Amino acid sequence: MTEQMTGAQALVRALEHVGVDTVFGIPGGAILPAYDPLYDSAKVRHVLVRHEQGAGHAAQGYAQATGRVGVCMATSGPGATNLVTPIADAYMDSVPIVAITGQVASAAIGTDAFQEADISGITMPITKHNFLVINPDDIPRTIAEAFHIAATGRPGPVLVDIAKDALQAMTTFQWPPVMQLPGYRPVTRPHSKQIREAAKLIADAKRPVLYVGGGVHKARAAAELLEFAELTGIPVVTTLMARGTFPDSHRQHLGMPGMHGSVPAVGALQRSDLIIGLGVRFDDRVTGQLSTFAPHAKIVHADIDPAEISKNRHADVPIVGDCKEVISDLIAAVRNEDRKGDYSEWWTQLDAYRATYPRGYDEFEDGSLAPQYVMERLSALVGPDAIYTAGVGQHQMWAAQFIGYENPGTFINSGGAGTMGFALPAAMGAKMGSPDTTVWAIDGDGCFQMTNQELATCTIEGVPIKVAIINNGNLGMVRQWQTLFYNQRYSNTDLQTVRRIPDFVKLAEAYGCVGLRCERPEDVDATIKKAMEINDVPVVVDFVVHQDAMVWPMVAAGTSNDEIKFARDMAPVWDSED
Ligand SMILES: Cc1ncc(C[n+]2csc(CCOP(=O)(O)OP(=O)(O)O)c2C)c(N)n1
Ligand SMILES: [Mg+2]
Repeated sequence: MTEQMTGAQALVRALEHVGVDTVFGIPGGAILPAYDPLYDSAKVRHVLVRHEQGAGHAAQGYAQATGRVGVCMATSGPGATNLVTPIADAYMDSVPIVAITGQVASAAIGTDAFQEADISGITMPITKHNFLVINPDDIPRTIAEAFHIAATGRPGPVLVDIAKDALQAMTTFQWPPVMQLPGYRPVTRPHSKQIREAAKLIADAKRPVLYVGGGVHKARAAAELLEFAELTGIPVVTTLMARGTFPDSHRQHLGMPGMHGSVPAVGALQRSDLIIGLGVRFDDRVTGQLSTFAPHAKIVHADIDPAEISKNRHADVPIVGDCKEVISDLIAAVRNEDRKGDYSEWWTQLDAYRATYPRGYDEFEDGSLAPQYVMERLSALVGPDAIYTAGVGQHQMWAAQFIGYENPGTFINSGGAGTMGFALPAAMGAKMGSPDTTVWAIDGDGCFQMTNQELATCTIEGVPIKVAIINNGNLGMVRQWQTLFYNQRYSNTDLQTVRRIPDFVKLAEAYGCVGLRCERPEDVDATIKKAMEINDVPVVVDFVVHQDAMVWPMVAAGTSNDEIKFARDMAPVWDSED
């Protein structure tokens, strides 16, 4: 199929051919030629956001809710640089998005032209790949390649920067284009020798742990994981990026590992003699001080990205492959082993941890609201079929700890980058990708003020998300560190030196949303139920909570996981044999 058209028309046609139905963006000079044919597209819906950062996070939320590539679009210079944060975020969390930016005309590149920024240079270290297109003939092939690269192997962000004159010039549109990606062949099939080796270690182990990361859901391997876990009887921990990939209600689930992980999960990893890492990075927020992490454990590490293997912790059995294939092969190999591991003593020890160190929190005597209680009630009343997004800070950790996740992909948050402002636009993107699912953004009062303008987009575009602001009046997580490590010197963390600026209920109403406020524990259920009944416009609930609530357990940054505290100055007593 060949047809004469402009580069801009070829761009829109290519987006239609790769199956794009939603693009989040804002127009401007350099990208303007592309917006003209976009206006006519019956297949691609463009969602006009209020800030490009919102477009990028919305594309991430859309991608994570659908499993497809999310798309955002911006003009050159400041439009493009406003996408840098979501691109970096998507890179850290391996989220497949394609960012399309307009660039100044090719003859002007390098002249400091109006709204020129070298966005492909700027994003080089934070994209899986990026392209600068100056020839209109290259547009369809580049789009095909960008979507292929974003979605395959270890997913990630791809930037396509297109010079304005390439958008304006005539070209011959051809589809399908022939992709030219020499050297890009992600390995998905694991090596059978490594799989057999892993199965042997599993049979020999006395204290194994399945350390499950975001890569398992990205490989759509939650069902295989469940089968593998039940076949072997090995305890499971799920990282921040993997919450929901293994059901929280399952008796083999010990919770989240890491800085704010559960005592059983952290303790299990420290005492383990075999860690089977699936789609994980041995991130510092999980390992704590690396040299003291899980000192007795052999490591089986499976990941689709060979660069992750032995990056932080040496892998005794490295497995490069897609987690769905890896786990399926592990299931077969474990079945083939005539020996079976005996983990009964291990479970006795772990059950004791669970009984001694259950999840908990302090309530306040003055009758004010504990944020953890809000999470518990959201979990009970909204349930596990909803999608939850979170900002970054204390509320994010409480959302990870106190909401029960049963389904993969139902907790969408900014793990690697820790980007404040992620929750609301990500919720918008998730809701647009999955319109029949209830979507709650659990946001901090600080985070919310970074991207709340997308409430206008939600109202106008008919995207009825629900927002729970956990309003402690503070940059709470930073304040927590000031409490613990800076002698309670609260430098620049109080957001309400003048109370109720802004008034979140009034702000919600100004954006055409319903605004609700809840300040007492006895009102929480009724408020959540009211929010659940409103489905035609976005709802924002201002949950005013006590400013002194803290996130526990905690491993202080840079210290050993052995130093975990389950409350202030309260360390677990590990068994005498440790
Ligand atoms: C863009 C950005 N700036 C700064 C930080 C550092 N930071 C991490 S958590 C946090 C406080 C967040 O406050 P809030 O949204 O109110 O959440 P809370 O911790 O109070 O629940 C800050 C400033 C960050 N993670 N991201
Ligand atoms: Mg706060």
